[in-house]
Amino acid sequence: MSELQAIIFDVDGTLADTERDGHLPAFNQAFAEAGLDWTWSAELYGELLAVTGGSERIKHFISTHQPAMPAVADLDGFVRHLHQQKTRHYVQRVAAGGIPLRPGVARLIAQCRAQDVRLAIATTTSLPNVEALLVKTLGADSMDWFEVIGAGDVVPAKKPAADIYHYVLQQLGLTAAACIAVEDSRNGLLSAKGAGLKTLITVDDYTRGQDFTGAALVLDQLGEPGRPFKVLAGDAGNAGYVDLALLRNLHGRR
Ligand code: XBP
Ligand code: MG
Repeated sequence: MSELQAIIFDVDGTLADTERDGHLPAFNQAFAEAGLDWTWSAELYGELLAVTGGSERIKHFISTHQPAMPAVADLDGFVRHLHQQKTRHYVQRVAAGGIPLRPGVARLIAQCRAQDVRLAIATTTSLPNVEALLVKTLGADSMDWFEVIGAGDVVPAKKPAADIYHYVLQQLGLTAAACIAVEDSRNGLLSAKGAGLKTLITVDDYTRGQDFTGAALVLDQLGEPGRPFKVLAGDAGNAGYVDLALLRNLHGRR
C-alpha cells in the first residue's frame, strides 16, 4: 500500500450542512421568483436529495410531482434558467454567512496543508457554490489550497457515478490507492468506492440511516479535541477526532 498522498473532500453535507439552510431555501426562492407555486418542504427535500445535481433534481420533481404542469417548449432551457437563479440565491446566502463548516473540517484541512498532504474536492454541486463556501469560511485564498476542484457539470454523470472521482484522480495524477475520500451520503460513497477509493463517512441529518456498507469508517462528525465523534460503524481505535494519524491508519488497513 502506497503512502497517503491526498484527501478528496465532498462539499455538501461533508464540509458544511448546506442543504437545509442553503440549497433548499435557494430553490424555493428561485421558484417563487419565477412565479411558480412550488415550495419544497424540508421533508420533501430529503426525498429529492436522492437525485444529485440541482437541475436534475428540478427535472425529477417536475416528472414525479407536477404531472399536470403545462408543457414547456424548451424544458431544458426552463430548468437551466431556474437553476441559474437558484445558484445566484445560494451564493448570496452563503456569502451572507450563517453556514459554518462542520466540526473538525478547518482543523483537518490545516493539518493536511501543514504536512503537505494534497487536497482536492469532488462534488456534484456547481463551482460558484464551492467558491462561495470556501471563501466565506476559510478565506479568499482557500480555493488555491485545493489542487483539483471537480464540481458540477465537469463530468456528464453525477454521483453515484464514479466519474467525478475518476476525473479528480486523473487531474491529481494519483491512483485511488494513494488517496482517501471524505463523504456524507450513500450516493457519495458509491461514487468514491466506484473509483476504488477508501471512504470515510461523516453522516448528517439527511444521510443518517443510509446504507454505508463498504465505508472504511462511519462517524457522526470529524470531531474536535474535547468534542469527540461517535462511531456508527467501523473501528476508530482510541481516536476521538479525525486527524491525519487516523486517516493514515485507515488508509493502511487492508
Ligand atoms: C450535492 C448535490 C447538489 C446540491 C445542490 O451532492 O446533490 O446537487 O444539493 O447543488 P454531493 P447544485 O454532496 O454528493 O456532491 O444545485 O449546484 O447541483
Ligand atoms: Mg454530500
